[in-house]
Amino acid sequence: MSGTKRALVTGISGQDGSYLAELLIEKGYEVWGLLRRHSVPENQTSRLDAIGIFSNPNLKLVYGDMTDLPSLIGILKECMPDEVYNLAAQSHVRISFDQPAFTTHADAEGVLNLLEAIKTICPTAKVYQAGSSEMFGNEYDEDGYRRETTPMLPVSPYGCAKLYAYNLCRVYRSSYGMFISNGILFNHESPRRGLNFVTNKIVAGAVDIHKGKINTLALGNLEATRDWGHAKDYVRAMWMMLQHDEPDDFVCAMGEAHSVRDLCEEVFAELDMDYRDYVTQDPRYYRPTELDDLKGDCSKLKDTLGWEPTYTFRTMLEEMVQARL
Ligand code: G4F
Repeated sequence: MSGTKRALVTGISGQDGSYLAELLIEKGYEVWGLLRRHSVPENQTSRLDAIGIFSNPNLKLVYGDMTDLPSLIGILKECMPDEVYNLAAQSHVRISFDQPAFTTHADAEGVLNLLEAIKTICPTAKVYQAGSSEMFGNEYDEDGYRRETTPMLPVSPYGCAKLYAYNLCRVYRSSYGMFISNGILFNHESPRRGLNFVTNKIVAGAVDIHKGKINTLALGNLEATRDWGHAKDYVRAMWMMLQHDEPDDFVCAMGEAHSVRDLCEEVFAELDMDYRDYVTQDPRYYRPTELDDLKGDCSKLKDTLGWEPTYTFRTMLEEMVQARL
């Protein structure tokens, strides 16, 4: 047997999946990626194609789906991974109100499928589960931060599904001794972020206005705050969690809250424009319930694993604007 580590990444075609695949390949892993079939073939691997790793000999893409247990069983048997990173999800909070059942099937029951399959086929594989700050809902500690010990009371179908998965991972860890770590990741962005998430929607809109292609940008709630970091930094935290000597749960965040309005101001200013001249508000983009303020304390991640971010809010936005230009 060779000493090459093998990792299975579900959700490899997403923002985080593409950064994680790059990182693992750089570290000498053989990476297997789970790919869900879409009807538009060119979207399936666009992020991987764009970074030139699609044809890398250390990357193997296989079709499968979190809601399709036989597909997971087949892939795990063939791959026999050392590490599994579960990044697959219906990850859009607003859309989880429109598709609550699908979100639950993929983000909650899908994790049950995956854990059962791992328990049976490769129980010693280390597992990373992508948890989310949406699991906290509007609960926070007295100092305004969320941390691993803060109560969790989600306010969206997405948050509920992620919380089920988070708790299930803890149960499989304690009941069966499996190495499963939950990341509790706050918002993380990059030039590879989908255009229907607010950061890249604002960046793309501002750049299009700057180029004279459109005149206005319609958004929802401008007062909500989020703790935004860079996806590249956050996937490194995922990998570090699985290199630790024991499984645990870790918050990953920057510890700073910025409002959507601040974000607009920064991005438009980067292009020498004033967002107030262009941004409108449309009820379509509001949510039935909103997570109003979000700020995380990742001291445990920093103290235990030595994680530090390399981007700031500003350098991340600069990179996103430059990439879009
Ligand atoms: O960019 P967002 O859609 O991200 P959201 O809902 O915070 O979720 C993201 O981060 C979570 C971690 O906390 C992940 F678990 C999740 O998978 C996802 O990656 O919205 C951010 C904020 C919200 O308050 C939203 O109401 O922006 C506000 N917003 C205002 N106008 C908008 C818009 N969001 C979107 N997507 N589109 C708008 O036009």
